[in-house]
Amino acid sequence: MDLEENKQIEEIKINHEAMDREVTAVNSAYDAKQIQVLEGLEAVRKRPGMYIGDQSSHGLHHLVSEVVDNSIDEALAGYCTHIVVTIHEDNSITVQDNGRGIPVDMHDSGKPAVEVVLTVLHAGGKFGGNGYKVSGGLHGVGVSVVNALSTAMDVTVKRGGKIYEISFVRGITKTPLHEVGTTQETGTSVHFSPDPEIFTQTVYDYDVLKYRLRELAFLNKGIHITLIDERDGQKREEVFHDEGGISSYVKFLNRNKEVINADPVYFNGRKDDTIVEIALQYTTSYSENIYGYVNNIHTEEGGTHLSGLKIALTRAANDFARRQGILKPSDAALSGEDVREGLTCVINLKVREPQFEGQTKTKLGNSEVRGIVDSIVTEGMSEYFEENPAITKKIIEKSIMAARAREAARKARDLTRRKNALEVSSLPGKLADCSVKDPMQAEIYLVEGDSAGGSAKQGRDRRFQAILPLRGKILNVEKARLYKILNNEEIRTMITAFGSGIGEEFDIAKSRYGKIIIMTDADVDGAHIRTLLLTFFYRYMKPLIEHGRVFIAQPPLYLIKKRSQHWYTYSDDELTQKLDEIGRDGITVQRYKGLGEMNPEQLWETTMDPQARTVLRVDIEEAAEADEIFSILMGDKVEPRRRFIEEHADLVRNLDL
Ligand code: 0RA
Repeated sequence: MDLEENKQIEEIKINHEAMDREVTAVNSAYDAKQIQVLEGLEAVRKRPGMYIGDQSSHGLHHLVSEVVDNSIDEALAGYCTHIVVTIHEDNSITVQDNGRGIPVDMHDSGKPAVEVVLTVLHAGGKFGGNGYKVSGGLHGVGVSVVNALSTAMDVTVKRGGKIYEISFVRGITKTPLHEVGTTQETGTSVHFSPDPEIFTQTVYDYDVLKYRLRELAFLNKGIHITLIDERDGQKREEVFHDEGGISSYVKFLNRNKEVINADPVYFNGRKDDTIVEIALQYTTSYSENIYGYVNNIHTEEGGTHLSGLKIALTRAANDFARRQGILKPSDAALSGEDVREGLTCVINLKVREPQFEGQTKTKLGNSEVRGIVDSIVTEGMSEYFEENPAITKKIIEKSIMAARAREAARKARDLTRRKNALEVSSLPGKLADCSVKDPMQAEIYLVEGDSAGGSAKQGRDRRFQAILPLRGKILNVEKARLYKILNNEEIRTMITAFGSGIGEEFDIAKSRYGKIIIMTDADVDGAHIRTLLLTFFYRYMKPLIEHGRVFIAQPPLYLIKKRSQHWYTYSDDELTQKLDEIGRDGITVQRYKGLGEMNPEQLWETTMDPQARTVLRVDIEEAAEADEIFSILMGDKVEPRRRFIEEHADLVRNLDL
């Protein structure tokens, strides 16, 4: 059986980054250069994933980042203040800036520099100074890759009083650089059309671009970035600009949370070529949100900058608490986790030669950075603590509460562990496990209610499908500390069944199932349970979501019968469509109110059979967005929740997020 043979896996959001860097030397001999250009472009078109991550939505949107990054570099060098990104009617993109313009003078190769920049991999850096470059970072490839992957690219440069144009087809020069007019302005405009031969999806998602551009505006304060959508029915324009930088970013991230320090703590520093700035704010929530950036790249996998930050923060908090006598000599030290409970922090670095490691190349490896960040944070936080004793006391008291809860949780966990050790089998009794032992072959259905659980147990293919019925509502983890969470029966059952632990100890390698499929009723309660489960996974088993292991089953809403034939439909629209198609004579339509109304065969046929079912993969691309959504939907503040549901009525209906 092949589990990947699902008829359809629709992705809610795609976030697969597997990429490498390829370095092509720039040779000055003209012929050699020509060959290299073709080889370079061919390599890019042959293995696009190597250069831009993937060929679906993620890669498509990455093209825009790749071009914008060059404009951001101009801004960081002090020459560009405005960037305008336009999504055109045909889903082509223009990125326009008021920087110096790409140089047009002749290069050794006999071609204008701009042509070299746009046709030779990694050539961009050759012409620039040695500033902090954003471009050439994560995917490290430059505009030439975008050119290679576009059916058409047209570039306009305003520079030295003149306007020039050059155009390309799939990376090959179509119209060489020529003058088209005069101007007093400077700048670059890059227009490109992503190649449908390369991309499985060529429709841009406004929100994906918006999140990235908004992030860039916060990280590079002062820059004006405009996003324009010219497509029919979606016409929109937004300007992202902030003079507050990462302090504003932190405030923005916390806008739906109750904060402890009204103004974010901000400090910065530099050592040699490494520039560090940090903004942080405590909230009354229990989650920890640290966003690290190096040269504008979100370091999702962490790295030395984050470890320096954490070490210093823990030390500074403990020192202060001891000095003030809030922690007695006999009290145990606060752990890092305790000190970070409720913390939102943005740490933004400029590193001259960043080394990116890890699976998605988003983990900073430079070892010197740890100490640099450590000393800047130690100094910054100590000063803040000394100068703001009242707020600091609140922060420390919250940490102490977290420490107590952690201790209680440890005891509860030890108890569970001991209990498990005594039992013959430690798997929960409610779990109907599958027989296959290879986790990647195995999947588990989390089913709402015992009756649906019963049908699922009978209907499943027991070789690779496990069933775990969940009784009633699960705990809202957004409003509870770990201790309480671990005492919740349903949650404990899931933790034991999955086998991969929880929180900091979570280890996806130990996961007993390759797919976790949430199967709830298509009603309000079902949606609520689904959201509660997703919140729990997101907060305590995040790698499950990051690795695309969590799915949502799509049971049918209607059963249509006509004589000996029958059909299932999954939405009202589909029902109408089907009825139009088969006619309304002599038919009966049954609306399923819950999974429990389906018999085991029907459940298998419609919702569980990998050959026939549709499952939605839950893939949260933007951590900041996900955090926001969960804190809005599950947190304490009522007003943002009401607003969110009003504004996202559609999304809420479809995803019930
Ligand atoms: C190479 C060198 C210089 C600027 C650029 C490239 C450049 C590239 C892009 C791409 C989009 N917008 C851009 N703006 C500038 C430095 C030029 C100089 O020294 O004047």
